[in-house]
Order: sequence, then C-alpha cells, then structure tokens
Amino acid sequence: MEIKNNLILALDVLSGKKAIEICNQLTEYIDTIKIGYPLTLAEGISIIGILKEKFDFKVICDYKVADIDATNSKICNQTFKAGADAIICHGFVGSDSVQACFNSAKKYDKELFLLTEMSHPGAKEFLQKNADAIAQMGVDMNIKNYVAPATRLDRLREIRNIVGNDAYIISPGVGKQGGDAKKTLKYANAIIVGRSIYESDNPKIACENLIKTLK
Ligand code: O7E
Repeated sequence: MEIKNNLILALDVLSGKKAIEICNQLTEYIDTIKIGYPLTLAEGISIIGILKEKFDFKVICDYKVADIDATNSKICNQTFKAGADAIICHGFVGSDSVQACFNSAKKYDKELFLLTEMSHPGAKEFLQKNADAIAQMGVDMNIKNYVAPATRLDRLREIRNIVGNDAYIISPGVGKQGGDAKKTLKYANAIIVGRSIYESDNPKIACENLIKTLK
C-alpha cells in the first residue's frame, strides 16, 4: 500500500460531520485514514462509503477482528462490501481465524493487516509474550502487512526483523501515547496518528508540523 507522507490518520471521532470536517482540512497531506469502532458505531458502516466517495482516501478498517473463522469471514466480507480497502485482524486468535480474514481479503482483492503487539501498557501483560510468534505465523501464512507498536521501538525492531524488509508495517502510538514519529519510521513504513491531530485546535497545522518532523 502506498501511503502519502507515510501518515495514516486515525479518525476516532464520534460523528460523520466531525470526520468530514477534519478530512476536509487534511486532504493536502493525507490519503489514507483508519476508522474503527468509535466512528463506525456512531454512524454505521455506510460511513466507509461516504468518506471514500467524498475524499477518495484509502480506508483501513480497524475492526481488530478476533473471532472464530466462520464469524471472521462474515465480518471481513461485510467490511469489504461496504468499501474498505483494508481490514485489521488480531493474530492471537490463531491461524485458522486469521486465514479466514486473509481469504476474504483475497476474494475482494483488498488488503489484510495482522496485528502483532499492541502499543498500550496492558499489551505487556499477555500479548507481548506471544507477539513474535504471531508475527512468525503471519510470515508462514505469506501475510505482507502488519501492525506493531511505536511506543516500544525495541519491539517494533524485533517484529521488523521477523517479518522482513519486504513486509509493510504500520505503527500506532505516536504522539499522545508517547511514540516518536521519525524514530518509528526507521522500522515502520507508516505511522498511525489520531488524537494529536484531530484533537488539536488546528488539525491542518498539527498535521503539517508532524510531517515537517519526518524530513
Ligand atoms: O493514540 P492516538 O490517538 O494517536 O490513536 C492511535 C490509534 O491507533 C487509535 O485508533 C487506536 O485504537 C489505534 N491502535 C493503538 O493505539 N494501538 C495499537 O496497538 C493498535 C491500534 C490500532 O490501530 O490497531 C490496529 C492498527
């Protein structure tokens, strides 16, 4: 996936109106957004198509799909039918569940991102212990897109080592969660940034300033 400025906007706002208002300010800098449960539950799944039609952005749906294979298939199929370019699934559920998501992505000619380790402190309690194995599972399944944390660069680097340089890693945790954009991009292909842009008084300037730090 080609991502403008290696920057994905996490659009976790709670109304379509607000989402459109923010996107309108950022079209110069952003061509890929990530939407998750906050916006989808507020507006319904049709928000994917609405944003795509208005902005021609790539939309990554962060539904962290984590169910049995049959249910995962249904969730992914519905998401792709609604217009998503990519979906994110959890890896801890195991290869059969992840394969169901991967099969759906292939069927719709879309992308799947495999979430390895999360960025928040709680990820150290359970997920971190298995994150390398999750990444290795992705490699064994020929998955090329991954999510790994910007808040722990040692872990991000380790996951990069496992998935290899040809893999595509997107990384959340820059800004509000403490991660550094430029350092993260040493190991990740793109950063995911939410609150430090959309909660800013001037999202356009916040975005512009962030991009300047990447040069
Ligand atoms: O902290 P913010 O506001 O910059 O937003 C970060 C976004 O990335 C937010 O949507 C959150 O749900 C998501 N995220 C993490 O913060 N940490 C993770 O480990 C994983 C994600 C995520 O996006 O998962 C799939 C990529």
